[in-house]
Amino acid sequence: MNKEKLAKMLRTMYKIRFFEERAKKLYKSGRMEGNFLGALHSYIGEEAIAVGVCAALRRDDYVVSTHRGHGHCIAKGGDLKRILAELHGKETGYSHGRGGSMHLFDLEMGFLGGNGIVGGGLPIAVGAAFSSQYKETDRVTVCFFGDGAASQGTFHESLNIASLWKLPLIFVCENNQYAVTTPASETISIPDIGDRAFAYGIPGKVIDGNDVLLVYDTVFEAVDRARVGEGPTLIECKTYRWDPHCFVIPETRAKEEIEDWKKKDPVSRFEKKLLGEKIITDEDVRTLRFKVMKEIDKAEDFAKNSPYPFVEEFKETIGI
Ligand SMILES: Cc1ncc(C[n+]2csc(CCOP(=O)(O)OP(=O)(O)O)c2C)c(N)n1
Ligand SMILES: [Mg+2]
Repeated sequence: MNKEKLAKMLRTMYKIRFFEERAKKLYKSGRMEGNFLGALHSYIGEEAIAVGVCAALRRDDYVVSTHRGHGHCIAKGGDLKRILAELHGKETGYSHGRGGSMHLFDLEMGFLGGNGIVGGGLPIAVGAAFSSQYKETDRVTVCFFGDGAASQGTFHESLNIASLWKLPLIFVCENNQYAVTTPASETISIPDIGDRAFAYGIPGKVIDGNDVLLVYDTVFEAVDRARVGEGPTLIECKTYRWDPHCFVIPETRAKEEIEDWKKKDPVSRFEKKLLGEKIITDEDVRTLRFKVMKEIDKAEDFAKNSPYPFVEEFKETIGI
């Protein structure tokens, strides 16, 4: 991979990290002001997955996201202004302020939306992958989902049909070890979700989801298979979220466990790697971080100064 691409991947990781930090801050104050409604699920700690996956995709490939989807949208090329506007329920947001944090959507960049229904994205991804096969395009679909979603019926039904029809689909399980406050070990009968692939006759991988280049390489290989009609792959990425499930649910996990995982920070790990291999300099790091911060400041101004959806237009949309 060339230097520019590696630096771009680091920049995208910063974008996600800093965006989520800003969104968290705005959410906490905005809820008090009453202009930031619904739940907010932070992706901090899981950045390497979205970035590694999307770096292996083309712009016209499809991505199906989850309730924790800001990082997926940013990595697929989403505009921070429109994401933050959507979080504020503004007309300029990706879903014209009708969807909020869990319903970012943009067909132009193949981003087929988040979903408030755990496991709800899996059959949608099957449909998208089927459409590519039926229309004989070589677009692939990536479906993100969590460890909790991996025990929904939709997971098993989707893997079965995707394997049977050899759909161009990559299932990416973000195993952050918890579904809300329930540890995966209390709900999943085997240690590795990736091993479930063998029951459906497709390749299954279990990888360190905090290693962005490993994620990239693994997905790249799966994309190659999918594009030439060899069918789906299941990739389980082990990771951890740093924040509570969302900001209306108190933290229940042990402090030491959270601190241990913070030592495996995917962002600083990649930054250190690129610095160590002299692919970037300290000066590059400062510049990249500064530029991303500026972009986020602009996004905040844009979101705050954008109008709310127009009531008359909304009435027209729903026919009243
Ligand atoms: C069908 C359904 N059941 C339950 C919920 C409530 N719920 C929201 S997020 C969540 C946990 C999801 O865990 P996981 O799939 O591991 O994703 P993570 O939040 O860890 O990223 C649950 C149970 C829901 N939204 N939809
Ligand atoms: Mg989880």
